[in-house]
Amino acid sequence: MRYLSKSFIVLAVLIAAASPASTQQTGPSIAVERPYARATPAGAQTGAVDMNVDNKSHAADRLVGASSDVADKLQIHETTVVNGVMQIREVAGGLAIPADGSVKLKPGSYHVMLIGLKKPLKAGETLPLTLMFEKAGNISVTVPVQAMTKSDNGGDMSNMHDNHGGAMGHMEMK
Ligand SMILES: [Cu+2]
Repeated sequence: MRYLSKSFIVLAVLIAAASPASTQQTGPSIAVERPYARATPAGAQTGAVDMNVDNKSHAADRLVGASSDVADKLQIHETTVVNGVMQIREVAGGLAIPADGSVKLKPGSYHVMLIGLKKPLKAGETLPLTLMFEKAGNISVTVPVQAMTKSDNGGDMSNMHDNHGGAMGHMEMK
């Protein structure tokens, strides 16, 4: 009986030691690097978050969704230019993150779209973002909001991207 209770205590200690891992900010295999959101003008309905998603595991994963309390809903979008016309579409089935690889979410490419902003995103503030991965599960990050200037990422693409929540497109995406 004495031996039995002793091994029970050992087991309990092992479980207690293992549990903090489940509360860490990054998942076991996915690292979310340098996330940032672009500041939005007053009255903007949408915003965009960019980041680098690094897969440290030997198995492919998939970014399947996202949530934040600053917007009604979030979608993963891809911006493409076909014959000089910008198109934005939701990435069907989630964004593939290759094994041992990374995917950059950036202007003119993939981004996490914040739809139905509850307030403007102001430079210097942060917003909470939870990313949902098929295998790595939910990863929560704090996203700094950066002022938008043309020199930040230069070129027409970034400007088009910045505007794409305005006159262009997102209302049709539901
Ligand atoms: Cu978008």
